[in-house]
Amino acid sequence: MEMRRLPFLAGVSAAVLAPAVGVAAEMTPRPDRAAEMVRSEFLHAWNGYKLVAWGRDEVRPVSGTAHDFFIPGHSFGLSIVEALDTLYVMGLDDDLARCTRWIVDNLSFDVDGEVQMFETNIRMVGGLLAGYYATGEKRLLEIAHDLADRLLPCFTKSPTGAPYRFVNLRTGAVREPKMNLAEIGSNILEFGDISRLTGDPRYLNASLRAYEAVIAKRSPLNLLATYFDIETGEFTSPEDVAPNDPADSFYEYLWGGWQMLGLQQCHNWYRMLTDAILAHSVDRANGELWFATVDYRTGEKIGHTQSELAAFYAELVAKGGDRQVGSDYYDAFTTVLRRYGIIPEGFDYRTLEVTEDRGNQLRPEYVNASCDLWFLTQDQKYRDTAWSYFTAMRDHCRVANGYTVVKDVTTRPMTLGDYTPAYAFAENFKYLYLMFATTPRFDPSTYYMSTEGKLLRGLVR
Ligand code: DMJ
Repeated sequence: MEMRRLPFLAGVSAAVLAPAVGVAAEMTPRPDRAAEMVRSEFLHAWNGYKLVAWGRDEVRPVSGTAHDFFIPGHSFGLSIVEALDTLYVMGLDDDLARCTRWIVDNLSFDVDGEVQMFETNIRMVGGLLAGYYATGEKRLLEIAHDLADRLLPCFTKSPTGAPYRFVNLRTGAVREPKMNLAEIGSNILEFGDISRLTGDPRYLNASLRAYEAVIAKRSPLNLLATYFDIETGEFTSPEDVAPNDPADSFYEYLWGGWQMLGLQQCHNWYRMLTDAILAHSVDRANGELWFATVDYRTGEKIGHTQSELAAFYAELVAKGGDRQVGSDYYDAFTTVLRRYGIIPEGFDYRTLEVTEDRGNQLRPEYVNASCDLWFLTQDQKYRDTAWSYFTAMRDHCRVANGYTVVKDVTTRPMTLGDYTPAYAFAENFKYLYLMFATTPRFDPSTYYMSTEGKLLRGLVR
């Protein structure tokens, strides 16, 4: 692990770097000014990564060290791959060229090490595809294709078709049949695109089989539980946490299978399962709309925790046609944003009190919803609330060498960690930028983003 300590941060605690509390709400600037400010903050974070951790997966900006995301002791330049299409839409062409060069010269997945299929797919396969669309560099597509081949044994070695959780990139050995919905389903966009680009149907078929294996086990109420054993083909416990994690992007990718890939089957599944979620899981507390954890067999409400990760669902359900639900769910999360400044990882929606995890991992889900809902409705409320999200992130998570996660959103100043998750380069800043920028490089009428914010449609070259 690289231990390059930043001289200007030596001996300074993270809390000292946080701004004073009680930051007044800022008026949303003119769109071009807002886009410029977002771009400048992206560069602040990005330059921190380049300075300290270039070529490594992720940066720890406070200590000035690096972090290997997939395999301890081996980095794949994750932040570089995550940033590609963001650099493109922001017009940072020199950086994009440098990243592309680095990938072509250095990135190989022929490694005797085990990776988590879901994370590797949404971050690396998706990132390389978006990078290919941004640059036209065929090598990026070849590497994505090679990686998809290395992930495929998770599906082909499974007796049910639902994937194993881990795979050795070199040997294809698979491990861990205990899975969850998000990790089973969130691959049809990337695998479907690889099939489309290569003419090889195996990837798309693997994703469809995985969905079939789980959806076949739905209850008579058309609800799914959350945890699934891919060897026995059965759910391992009855709780249905949708749209909270780890069910979240299972549903997001069904809609994507329809909207991006045109698969009618995905539309039918999405509609059937979403109707059941809306019928059984919607709960109202203090006038706000939330989603309860339910028993998938009976629909009985058995839990009242909401995860920050579920905030994206406001845009998904609206895109799927349930616009009022989307708007109400977004407003509910806005209440939590206003209360804490930064939405905690989890809270009880009846009281809005934080649950056990008091932090925030520099999460993008709320502003993911703002972005898609803005393009869907053109309602100014989404720009204004996204701006509140941005100013809070800037005021609380900005450190001298980048942006960092929060360990406790309830302390003042907020207690900070020391980590820039690579998805911040793919998601938070991109969503914000696109909402305000005018750029010929992005087509709002055709775009489609993956769960990791990868622009798999809508980049214009
Ligand atoms: C990202 O990797 C993706 O958005 C994923 O679907 C959920 N979690 C993170 C960001 O919070």
